[in-house]
Parts: sequence; C-alpha cells; structure tokens
Amino acid sequence: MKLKNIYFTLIVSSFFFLSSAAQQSPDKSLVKVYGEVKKPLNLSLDDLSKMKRVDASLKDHDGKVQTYTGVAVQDILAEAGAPMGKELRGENLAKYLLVKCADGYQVVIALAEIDNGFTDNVIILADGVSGQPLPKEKGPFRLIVPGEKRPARSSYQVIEMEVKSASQN
Ligand SMILES: Nc1nc2c(c(=O)[nH]1)N[C@H]1C(S)=C(S)[C@@H](COP(=O)(O)O)O[C@H]1N2
Ligand SMILES: [Mo]
Repeated sequence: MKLKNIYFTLIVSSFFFLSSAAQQSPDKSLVKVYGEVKKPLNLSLDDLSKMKRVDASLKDHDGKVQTYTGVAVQDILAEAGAPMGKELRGENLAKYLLVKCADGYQVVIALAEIDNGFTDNVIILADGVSGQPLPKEKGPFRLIVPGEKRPARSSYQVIEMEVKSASQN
C-alpha cells in the first residue's frame, strides 16, 4: 500500500515537472530579414520584445476589430539597413518587401507603403493580440496591415521578409 502511494506520487510529480518544462522552453522561431539590406537580421520573439512596441488594429474576417501588438516594420527595415526615410526616393521607390509565410502565402508591400514620410498607416510585425501571444495557427509572427478594406495582406505565420527591387534597369 505504501509503495503504491510512492509510485503514485512519483507519476504525478513527474507529470507536473514535464509539463512545466514544456511551457518554459523559449520559442526559438525566427523571422529572417534579408535581400537588399545592409545588415540581414534573424529576429526572435525576444529581439522584438526589446524594440519599440506599437499597436495596430485589424478587422478580422468576421468584422471584429482586434488589437495587435508588435514592432513597426519601418523600424525593423531601418535596423536592417533597408532604404527608409530620406533614402526612400529615386530608384529606391521601385523597392518592395516580399513577405513569406510558413504555408507558402506571400504578399508584397512597396517600401513607400511602410515609411511614415509617405503614410500614416503603421504596418507592424505583430507577436501578440489582445495582450496574449498569437494563437499557434496565426503565429508566432503576423504582419498587420491596417487601413485596408480586407485583411488579406495581414499575413500570418511569417517566416521571411525579403527586400527586393522591381526596377527593370
Ligand atoms: N499565411 C497566411 N496568411 C494569411 C492568409 C493565408 O492563407 N495564409 N489569408 C489571408 C486572408 S485572405 C485573410 S481574409 C486573413 C484572415 O485572417 P483572420 O482569420 O485573422 O481574419 O488572413 C490573411 N493572411
Ligand atoms: Mo480573405
């Protein structure tokens, strides 16, 4: 009877130990920022948590407004040394960001659509919604493109952001 109790305690405590270990292991997911940039980046959730945080709202498929939180894509591209701000003129206006997702979904955003010298719309790379991490099927990173009639460019499960040029010269 006593031995049975010990076994029971061992099984229960090892279950709690293993489940807490699983919860604490940090998410190692990365977003790769590369292409026509001076300094390619591999951004983790931890990296994003240390950058300037901003909110963006998005109406979901069902018309409900959700508040996402993350980092302005402008700040990420500036950090990577993509042409932003004063450099965003001439041939750099033919440059764009190709956002790639784990499911193969891809969207294009012109750099001028990201720069606050051109627009008041703040596009963010979100890692949270309503004060929580993104749900697994939409995360861990999601592009939020506010101010559009449809949420179709707000790509989820983002894995790469490549700066490219559409110039024909
Ligand atoms: N990776 C990825 N992101 C995506 C899509 C997709 O198929 N794959 N669909 C888009 C479309 S068409 C819409 S309408 C919205 C839906 O997002 P919601 O389910 O949060 O409303 O996600 C967008 N982002
Ligand atoms: Mo959609």
